[in-house]
Amino acid sequence: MFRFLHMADVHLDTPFRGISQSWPHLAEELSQATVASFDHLVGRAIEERVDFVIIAGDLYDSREHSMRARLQAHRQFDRLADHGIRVYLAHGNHDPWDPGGMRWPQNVHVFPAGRVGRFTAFQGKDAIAEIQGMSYPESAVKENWVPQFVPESTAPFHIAVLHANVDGQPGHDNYAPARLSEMIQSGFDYWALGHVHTRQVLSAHPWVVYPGNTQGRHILESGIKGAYLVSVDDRHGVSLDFEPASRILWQTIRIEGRSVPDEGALVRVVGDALDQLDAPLPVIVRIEVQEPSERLARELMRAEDRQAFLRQWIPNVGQSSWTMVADIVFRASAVNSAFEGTKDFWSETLRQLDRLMDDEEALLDVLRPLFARPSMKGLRARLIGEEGRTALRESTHSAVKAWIEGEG
Ligand SMILES: [Mn+2]
Repeated sequence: MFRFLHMADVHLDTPFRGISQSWPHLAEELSQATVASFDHLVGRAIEERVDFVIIAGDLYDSREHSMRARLQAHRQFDRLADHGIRVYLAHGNHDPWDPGGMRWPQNVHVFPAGRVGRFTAFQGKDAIAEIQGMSYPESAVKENWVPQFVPESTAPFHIAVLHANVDGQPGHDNYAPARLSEMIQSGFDYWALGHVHTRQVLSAHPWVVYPGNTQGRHILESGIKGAYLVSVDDRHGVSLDFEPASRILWQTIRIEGRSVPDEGALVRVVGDALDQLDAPLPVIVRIEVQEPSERLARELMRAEDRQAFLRQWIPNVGQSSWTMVADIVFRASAVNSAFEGTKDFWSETLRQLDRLMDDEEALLDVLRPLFARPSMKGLRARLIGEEGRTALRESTHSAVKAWIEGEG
């Protein structure tokens, strides 16, 4: 029997730019979060004496990763080397393979860029698994790589490591687009995936698994994140144990507008909801009010007022757990009801727009051609940070609503 740790999307040294700008006293703790979750998982791999560790892409948050990210990765790989644990590393769209990149210790095996690399894992003299994988040569990989994976050796167990979007999962770029049906037919026992940040087991015969990322990076990545500890018994039976690794949680609290006619009521309802959270970790909360009353929307219309309102819950971040209410957003379902009948198209459009506005970097990227105009410089600066994007989200929703109503 053997065991391995399957992780992906560590995104070391994610800057958390938007939220750090609105809440500068959180910046240091946030900037440690991805590093600390990786450190925790490596510690667990050592405690559990796994045979090897798989990292299925996006170890780094960006191609121009920081010195701190590189040194941290090296330090963690050294720790694993000290315990004789090998690492099989694929590069993903956030950290494509870099010929001038860091030289890793000898226990680290990096999959080549744009073609399948094959390694054999041993226990003593016995081969226990063949591990195949590919790294991204550049950020945007448009072709399906699955057909290039063919189990070859006589090893008793075959693993494929791939950073890919399977069956067009929403919310993530459609890179290395793969089909689950093809993966199931491929002859591999375990597909160790990365890219989609939501943990999910797509198939158990054979295993096709996204472990999700190891630390949520924004409000849409809520819940506890981590990695899978995979045990393979002598008859090739596989069992998965989820190993939590989040150092900070993100959570949205949804409140019915009817129950909070004014800001006094909102303070009470939010206070009650926060009392019930009771998480063992720091939590960053978004308050989402569905159908806000006109009065409440007016009271909290200006970004300065919203910011002042949120400051009443500023936590003492030095402690091991704290709760911080970072933003408040209003959702008007009047928009959605106007779209009944064309629901699929409009609800999906709005969902995609919301998602874009929750991801600062993606948003700036989409709007880049606009920012080339000198007159747009000021706008760009305003879109950096939660406040600017909240304002943009609300304007977009009302613009779309006005447009739909105008169309009848
Ligand atoms: Mn990723």
